[in-house]
Order: sequence, then C-alpha cells, then structure tokens
Amino acid sequence: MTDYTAEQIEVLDDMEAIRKRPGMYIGGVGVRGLHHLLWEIVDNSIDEALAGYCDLIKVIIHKDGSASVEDNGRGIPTEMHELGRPALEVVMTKLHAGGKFDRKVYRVSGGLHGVGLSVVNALSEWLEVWVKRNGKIYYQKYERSKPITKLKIVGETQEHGTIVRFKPDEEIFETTEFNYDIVAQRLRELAYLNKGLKIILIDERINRYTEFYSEEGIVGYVKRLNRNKNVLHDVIYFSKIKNGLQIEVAIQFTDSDVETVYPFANNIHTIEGGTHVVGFRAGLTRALNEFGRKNIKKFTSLSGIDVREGLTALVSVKVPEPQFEGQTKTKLTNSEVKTAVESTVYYEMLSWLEQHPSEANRIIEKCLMSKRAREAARKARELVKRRNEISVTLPGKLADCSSRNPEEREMFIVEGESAGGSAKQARDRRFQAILPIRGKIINVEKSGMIKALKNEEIKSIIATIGAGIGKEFDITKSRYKRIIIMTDADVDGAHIRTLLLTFFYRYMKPLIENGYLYIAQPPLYRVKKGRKTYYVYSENELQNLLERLGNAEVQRYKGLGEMNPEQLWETTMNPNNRILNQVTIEDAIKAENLFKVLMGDDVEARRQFIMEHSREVRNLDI
Ligand code: 0RA
Repeated sequence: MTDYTAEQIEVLDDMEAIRKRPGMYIGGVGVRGLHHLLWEIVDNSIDEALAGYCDLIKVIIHKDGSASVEDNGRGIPTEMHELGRPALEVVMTKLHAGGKFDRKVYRVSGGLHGVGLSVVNALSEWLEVWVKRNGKIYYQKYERSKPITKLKIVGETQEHGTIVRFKPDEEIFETTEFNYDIVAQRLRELAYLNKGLKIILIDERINRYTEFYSEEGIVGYVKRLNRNKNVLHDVIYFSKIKNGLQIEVAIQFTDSDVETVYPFANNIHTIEGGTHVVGFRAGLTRALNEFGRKNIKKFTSLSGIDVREGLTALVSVKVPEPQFEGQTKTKLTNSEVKTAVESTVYYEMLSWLEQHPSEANRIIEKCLMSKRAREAARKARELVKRRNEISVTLPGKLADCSSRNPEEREMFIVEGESAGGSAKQARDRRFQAILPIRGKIINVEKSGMIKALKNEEIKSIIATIGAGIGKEFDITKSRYKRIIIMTDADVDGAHIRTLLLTFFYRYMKPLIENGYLYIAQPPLYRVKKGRKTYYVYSENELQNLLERLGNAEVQRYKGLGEMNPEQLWETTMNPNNRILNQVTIEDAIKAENLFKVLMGDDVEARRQFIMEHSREVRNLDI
C-alpha cells in the first residue's frame, strides 16, 4: 500500500475531475475538443514567441495517432517547484499550476483556452515531454496523467525548447483522428497573427510537409483574403499599445459587395465578435464621416453598412485579462477594449485618409455608392411591391400570339417601328408574339431601378412577360417559354442588345439561368447566283460560299428593315431555318465576369463581352 500524501491526493483529484468532465475544460469530446488538446500546447509555444523567446514551432501528426509540438522557447522549467517536485511535473499534473514559474504574457485565460498542459495530460493515453534547458535534455513520460518515469536527464545540448508528444485517449474522445485541414488552417492563421514566427506542419500519415510564415503579418493575411478581388488601395496598417492592451489593425477596401472582418483576441478567432469589433466599426465609420464632411463636396453621412460593403479587415487585440462569452466562448466582452479600439481606429484611420487623399476619395466614393444602391434598392422594393398589387395591363403595341400553351409561346423583342411592322406581318401569329421597342432603352445599371421602372420600354417588357421583377420575379408566371431579342446586325443593334441583356441579367436573372432568353441571328448577306438565293450569317460562310459559286451578286443586310416580311420569316423567325443563340450563364466564374463587365463603367468592355458571349453560345435550331 502506498501512503498518499495530501499533495498526491490533490493531484489525483485534479486529474480525475478533468477525466470526469472533459467538456468543462475543452468544450466537448468531439472533433473540436480533440483539436483543443493540440491548441493548448501550441498556445503555450506561442506564448514563448510573444515573450520573444521562440521563433519556430513544429507540429507533427504521427502515424500512430499521436501529435507532437516542438518549439525553441525557454523550455518548461525543470527546477524544483514550491511543492517539492520539479516545476515541469507540477505543470503537467496540476490544474492552473502557476506560482513561481507563471509567465507574465498575454495568457488566454477566459474561455476554453489556457486551461493548462495538465488537461492535455489528463486526457491523453500517454504523454512524453522533452525539455532542452540549462545545457541538458530532460525527459518524462506519463500515462493517463500519472508519471511513469521520473524527470530524468537524457542528454546534453546547447539548445533550448520544449517537445510535447501525446496520444489522445480513446476512452475519452469520440474520435481521436486529427484533421489535417483544421490543423493547417489554424496554424496558417497563427503564422499571420504572429509575424516572423515560422510554423512547420508535418503530417506523417500522408507524408505532407508545410511551412507557414509571414513577414508581413496581418497585412499579408488581408492581402491573401483579397487575392481574387479588385482592391482600391494598398493595405492600411496600424498598431498601438494602450494601457497594456495591444491593438493591431489591417484594412483594405475592395469593389466587391461583401464584408470580411476577421477579429482576433489573444490569437483566438472570435467568430462571435465582441467589444473589439464594435469599437472597430464605430471608429471606422466615424473616421470616414469626419473625413467626408471636411473634404468631400455634397457629402451625406454614411451608416456602418455603407462603410463596410467591400471591406476586408483584420482586427487583432491582445488583452491582459480577456473575458469570453457566447456559445463557443469566442465573444470578447471586456468593455475597456471597445473604447480603446474605437479611438485608435478613429484617430489612425483619419490621419491615414488625410495623408492619402486620392485613395481616400476612392474609398468615400465607394461608400457613397453603397449608400445610394441601398437606398435605391429599398425604394425599388417598395415600388415593386406596389406594382405587383396593381394589375399589369399589356402594352398596346404588343402583338400577342393566340396559343394558350405556354410551352410553345415565344416573344420577339424587336427594335424599331419598321422592323416591328415587318415582324408582325412575318410571324406565325399562333405562337409568336411581337413587342416592338423604340430607340435605345435606358441603361438600367447606371440609372438604377427607380428610373428603369419609369421607362416606357422597360415597363412594357415587364408587363408583357408578366412574371414580376427583381426578388419578386417568378419564372413560373412567365407568359412565354422563349424570349427572343431581335436587333439589327450592326453596332447599334449590339448596343441595344447589351442594354436589354443588362436589364435581364439584373432584374430577371432566372430567365437567363433557365434558358428562356435568346438572341436572334439575322443574316448578314444575301447572295444571288442565277435563280438561287443564299442567306449568309457570317463572314466565314460568305468566303466559303463565294469560293464555291464564283462570281455572284452579294447584298449586305444592314438592318432588319431591309428585309421584306417573307425574307424575315425565312431567315430569322421560321423555327425550321433560323439560328437562335441561347443566352446562357455557363458557370459561376463566367457569371461573375459577366456581371462585372455588364455592370461596370467600361462601355467598350461591356460591348466587347456581349459580342463574344453571343458568339460563344451554342447555335440552336429549334
Ligand atoms: C512556464 C514558465 C516558463 C515557460 C513555460 C512554462 C513554457 C511552457 C511551454 C509549453 C510548451 N512550450 C513551452 N515553453 C515554455 C518560463 C520559464 C523561464 O522563466 O525560464
């Protein structure tokens, strides 16, 4: 029988308490809890880095399911502790062991982090530790938190640092398999948050070696987050220390419409936000409003939402005594952090804006645009709602078709009175409707939804299709299965096509997504040889035909109006002969491109894109 000293009983109590209620210490025994063991050790190594003693951390996931963390910090103290045992043993077997060897750094005390190495030890089948310190290598092994060796010297070295290797206990965890992606993601994050720190990840199960390192720190992180976006300026960076509270911020605006703000408190990704985020937002909005009021003509004050559209930012605070709340214990609640972050961000941001007037203008312009878009969208939503309540009457100039079978009904949007007249004569009135539109329709992107909805041509298109618009658009209500844009084969025709496509893309997108929208392709030439007539749709075709025929009479069609109704029917409207280009959005990437080009200010790029896009689409003979 062993006589337990009071001390030993206490230790056993601690370890038993942890094994009984692991959730209390690591949040659960699932995947998240399992990885928590690893983060506990890594956090300790990071603390050494924060204290300036460590610049390399190596994490290995071993084939046997264990993991090890090595750092080149000071090494866990091996000297005798107050309790008459080596400090290392105390650290490994007592909850919140501190005392003489406590480190005065930004320890992560609240929440689930910083619970201590003893928790890792308690929840491991076995744990080994090597410490390089005082010219020696120390070693000790534990099984389910009990030392099975004494702390012993196993070698000599001039290096310093700690290696902890542990095997999560299968009796405790639902799963004991470390996930490469979870580990890699967090280590990458830590490398960005701690510039100059190199973190190596080796997964021996799959022979994978990865290094994470950032010379630029959080600036590099923001760059990475924005790597596929159009940025408005170089990353703005500042850092401040206020009453022991360290604040670090990186900001970059983009032309996208999403907000990406990553907040961290003591290296913990505070996904539930908290006082640092509240302070950041308030300071940023205040700085932009202050700058705008002083420097921008016709400035109207911005709300937080306007400011944050297209914003990418990383806010990292190091708080001496952090308090965390929330479901995942990732919401920072220290109230002093809000005021400190707000005033720092306000002051630093304002002075940056003043020193970078042209970038500042760009940013403010973006914010004002977000504001206008938001207001327009709200007004438009109200208008659409009202409009949907009023019964929509079909426009007088529409020549509708007689078929009630929605599967065969089609509608031609035809530019110009004369072409409209020809088309009305040429059509098969049973299933083909004609809607003539006049001149150039309004550019919906530039004018916004309000003006667009007041435009007669747009109104007639909406009423004719009869399925609403915008968020309220309901494709099942569409009165036609095919909507065919029929314009001249010249530059003006292409322009009108562009405007119509912009309109459809913006306000009736499902029409495109479901393949309801087409572009008619009238012939470019009529070629006569003797008594035979050929219609030619491309330059290439013309070359080939002329080579075959020898000399022939070539007539170029400049517009639909140059064709008589029979010709128009035969060449462009008759389902047996015509070529229809279905407008498709092939995949997400193209769609985004389309969106950008369609929405942008660059008229030429837009025109170019539409030309290419309609050439690219499949030729369909329906
Ligand atoms: C307590 C005190 C000191 C360092 C550490 C713990 C320490 C813990 C871990 C865990 C993994 N790596 C670690 N590195 C250091 C300070 C020791 C001193 O003052 O010399």
